[in-house]
Amino acid sequence: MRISEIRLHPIAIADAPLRSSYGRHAPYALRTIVELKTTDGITGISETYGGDGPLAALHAAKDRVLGMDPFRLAELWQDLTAPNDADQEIAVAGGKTHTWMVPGENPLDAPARTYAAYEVACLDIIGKAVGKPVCDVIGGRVRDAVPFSAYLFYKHGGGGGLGADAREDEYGECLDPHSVVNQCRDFVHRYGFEEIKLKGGVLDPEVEIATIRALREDFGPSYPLRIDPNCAWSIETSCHVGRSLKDELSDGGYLEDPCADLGGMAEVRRRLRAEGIDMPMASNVAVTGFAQVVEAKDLDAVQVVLSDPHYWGGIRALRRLSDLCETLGLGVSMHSNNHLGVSLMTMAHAAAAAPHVLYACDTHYPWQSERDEVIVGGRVQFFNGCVPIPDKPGLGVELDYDQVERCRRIYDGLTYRKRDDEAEMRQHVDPNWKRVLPRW
Ligand code: GKR
Ligand code: MG
Repeated sequence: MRISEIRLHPIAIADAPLRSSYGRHAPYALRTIVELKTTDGITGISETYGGDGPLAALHAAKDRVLGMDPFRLAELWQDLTAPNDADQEIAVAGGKTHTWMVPGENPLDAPARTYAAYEVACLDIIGKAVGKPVCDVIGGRVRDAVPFSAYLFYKHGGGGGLGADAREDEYGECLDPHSVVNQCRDFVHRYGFEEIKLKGGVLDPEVEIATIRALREDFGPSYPLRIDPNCAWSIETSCHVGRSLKDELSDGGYLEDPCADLGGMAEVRRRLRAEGIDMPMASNVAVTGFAQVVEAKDLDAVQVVLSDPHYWGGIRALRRLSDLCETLGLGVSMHSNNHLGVSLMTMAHAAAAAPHVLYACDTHYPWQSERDEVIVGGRVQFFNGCVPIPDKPGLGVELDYDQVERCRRIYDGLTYRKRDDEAEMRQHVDPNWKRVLPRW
C-alpha cells in the first residue's frame, strides 16, 4: 500500500471575539484539513493549523509523502525533521505575527507540525487497514474515554462569523467574574466538564483573581481550576496571584505560563515554595519541545508539561512525552487551539494511549459551531466531560465534503492568511493596542 494522492483543504471556521494576552480572536480561525489516499483505496485524514505558513510547509513535504508506505512513519519523521534551511524559509512564508509564539504558529516548530499532520492521516489509514482505532494500533489505549476541561474565556459581545454567516452569541460579553461563572455553568451543564480552565492575562489581575474565586465558590473544590495568562504577568505579579490563589489552584489545578521563559517560571516557583506554597506550574510557552522538558525539570520551572499532538510531532510523540514526563516525575496535560472534530479526535486518541496524561485536556471545541463541523454526522459528543473512543477503525470520523467545501469558500473570501489578534484589538477595541509583556 502506498500514498497515491494528497489533498490539502485550507478552511475557515467561525470564532467568537475571545480575549487573551495575544489580543482578540478574529471572526474566523484558520485550519487545514489533510486528506491522503492510498493505492488500496483507503482515505486517511487529519486537521492542523491554517493559513499560508502551515499550508506552504505541507505542500513542500508532498513529494516526500507521495508514494510512501503509510506504515513507515519513523523514516518520515527523520526526513521531515532533518535540519534544512530551505524548509525553514518555506515555513515562515506566512511571516511572523505577534502571535508567532502561540504554539502551532512558531516557524521553528514547523517540521514537527508538518510531520504530525501527515502522521495522523497515515495512522488513520493504518487503523482502517487493520480494522482498529488509532489508539489501539500504537500500543493500545489506557482509557476508553478522554476527559476534557471547560476552557473559559473573557470575551466581547459577538458569536463569530461575518455578515449572513454571523453566529448567535450564546454568552454575550463576558468581561467580569459573574459573566464568566455563567459561561462556566453553561459549559458544565452542556458538556459535563469536571475541570475548569480560565484564559487570563486580559483584565487587571485582581479581577482575574476574583473570577477564579467566584468559580471556586460556585463549583466547589471538586472542580480543579487552572488559569493561563500567557505570560502577561511579571514575576512579582505571578507570585501575588499564586499567593492569592494558593488554595484554589493547588488542588488538582495549576498556574499556567504566568510569566515568560523558564527562568521566570523557575523564580516564581522558587519564591512561592519559600513561602510554603507548593503550586504546580504548567507551560505550553516555555516548553514546546523535548529538549526543554529536561531543562524545565532541572530548573524546577514547570511541573506540568502541556502536550499537543499537533505540534509535538503527532500522536506517537505524545506517548513518548507521557513516558518521559512520568520518568522525570512531571505531570502532563494537553494544550489546544481553535479546532474541529478531526482534531478533537486526534487529541482523544493521543490522550487515550498516553498513560501519564492525567489532567483533563484543554479544548476550544465548544467555541466552534455545528455549522462549521466538517465531519459526517455533525459535532463530536461529550459524555460527562469526556470524548469516548469510537468503536470504529482509524480516528473514527469521516469528512463531510460539502462542509469542507463550504468552509473552503469562506477561507477564500477572507482577507487574512494568518492569525493576528493584535490587529483585531486595534480595529475593534483600541487603535493603539500592542501586546506588552509583562502587562502587569
Ligand atoms: O485561543 O487565544 C487562545 C489561546 O491563548 C491559545 O492561542 C493558546 O495557544 O490556548 C492556548 C494556551 O493555552 O496558551
Ligand atoms: Mg497555555
